[in-house]
Amino acid sequence: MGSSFSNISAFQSLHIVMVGLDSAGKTTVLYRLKFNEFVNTVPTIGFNTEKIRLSSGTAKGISCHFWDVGGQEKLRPLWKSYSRCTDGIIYVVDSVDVDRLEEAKTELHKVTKFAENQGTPLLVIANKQDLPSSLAVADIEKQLALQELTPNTTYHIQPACAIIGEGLHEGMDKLYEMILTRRKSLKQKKKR
Ligand SMILES: Nc1nc2c(ncn2[C@@H]2O[C@H](COP(=O)(O)OP(=O)(O)O)[C@@H](O)[C@H]2O)c(=O)[nH]1
Ligand SMILES: [Mg+2]
Repeated sequence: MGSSFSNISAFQSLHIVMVGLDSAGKTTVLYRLKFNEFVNTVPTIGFNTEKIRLSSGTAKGISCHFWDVGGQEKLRPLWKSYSRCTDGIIYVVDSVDVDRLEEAKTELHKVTKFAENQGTPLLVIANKQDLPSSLAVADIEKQLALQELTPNTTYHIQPACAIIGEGLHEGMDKLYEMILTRRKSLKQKKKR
């Protein structure tokens, strides 16, 4: 009956936190989704926040309150409080920055292990796929050891180029689907 996406009303806002190492492209993703155009960024000191109504795909019309938290080492302790009780986590990775993939992996695994984040759906954005030296998504999935996050964390890894916006709406659709699935299973658990 109705679409499977009908149980989040258009008036309800999803809380989404976006983390990842500095310079991965988080702020570029945020403003690409907000304005549908490229916005030149400066390194984020603290955080940026925007309310965005998604404009395409299955999640079209859904409002999201995004928190884009700075990724420099000194700011990473903030990730814990921003990701608490969020509907979804977006982890942005620079597909070219091979030297820091191990560091990206460590920080990602830290975030998903916080007790409050158990079961929170995760969208990994493999960003900067426009650059010729970018690693393939399968390699990034392996190097970030995403499969080790399951069964506690459901995830999707999405190749993207935040500068032109490619892959972002596809990724948001997947995140939205995972959030709905999780809400349904939490509801069923409550009934039992
Ligand atoms: N080539 C390329 N550069 C990108 C892409 N996304 C972001 N950038 C650049 O990467 C740099 C860091 O981006 P920013 O959004 O500030 O990263 P943040 O620190 O994670 O917020 C900026 O110079 C962006 O223009 C992308 O998809 N492709
Ligand atoms: Mg930033």
